[in-house]
Amino acid sequence: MNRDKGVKDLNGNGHLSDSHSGNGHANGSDSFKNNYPVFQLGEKLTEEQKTFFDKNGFLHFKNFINKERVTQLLNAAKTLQNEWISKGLKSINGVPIKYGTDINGERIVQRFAFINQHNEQFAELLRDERLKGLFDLIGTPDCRIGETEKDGLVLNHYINTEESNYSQLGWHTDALRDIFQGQKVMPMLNVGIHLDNSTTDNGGLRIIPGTHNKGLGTMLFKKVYFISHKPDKKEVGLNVEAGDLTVHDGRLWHRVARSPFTGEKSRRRVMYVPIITGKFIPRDKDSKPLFYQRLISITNK
Ligand SMILES: O=C(O)CCC(=O)C(=O)O
Ligand SMILES: [Fe+2]
Repeated sequence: MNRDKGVKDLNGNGHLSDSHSGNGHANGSDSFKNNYPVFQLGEKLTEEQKTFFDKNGFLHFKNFINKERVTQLLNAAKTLQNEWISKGLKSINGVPIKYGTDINGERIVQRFAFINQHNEQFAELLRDERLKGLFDLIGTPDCRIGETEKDGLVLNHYINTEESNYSQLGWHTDALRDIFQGQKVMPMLNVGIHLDNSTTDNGGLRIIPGTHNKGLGTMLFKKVYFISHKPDKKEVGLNVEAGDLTVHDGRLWHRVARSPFTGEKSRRRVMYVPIITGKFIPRDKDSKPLFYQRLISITNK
């Protein structure tokens, strides 16, 4: 297999060597380079991709959509944002909408839920055949894209301003909510589609490779859910470009680090959609918020 040194480090030990100080940055001039292998997403996963995922609990694919499509989606989100603000919408299908303030003082939406149900471009994105190729990472016949379940397609918009309190997210796994719903933890994936360039020196996603298959004890107690923000010595930051796709196992521990910068440089927009298995639990306009969904808002005050 064709792998460089950084890749061997990650595959061999499950973490990066000390010289990279855990921030995912490779030495060298390309700030989007990572110390793990990055792939292209086709309609079928390769054995190498599946093996990497089983061991580490995540995968990173370059250029899932091109920059032009990214711009179109950002424009569509802006239009929808203005509509939600003028209507004063508080929640979508029971999921609270998070509002904040942009650097110019304008009100913005910082967490959209079920955005795929409100704009055709986002709905179409979820019909991309390549997403179904990811089902293979779970391998059961009941895999589906969460168009009407959990929070649907979410769009997160992080920005550091004096007024914005949505600039980071504490340690958590995404599978915890199954427990709050009184369900068994079912295999799930969370697929991220990144809409801004994000390098690890500017905050962003931090994951702890290999924490997805260490059992329920690790899933429940490795960190204090959403409260803890402390860097972990085994954490890996992802250097992503707008248009990249990442996927992580629902049981993988991760957080979003705050950008050390304020203003435009700190802006980070990323969408997530779950791939779900098990009982079909759709949400609609009469659904009530789950404790888990409140936790995200409470801990970000
Ligand atoms: O913004 C990110 O990259 C991760 C967000 C996240 O973990 C979540 O919304 O559950
Ligand atoms: Fe998450």
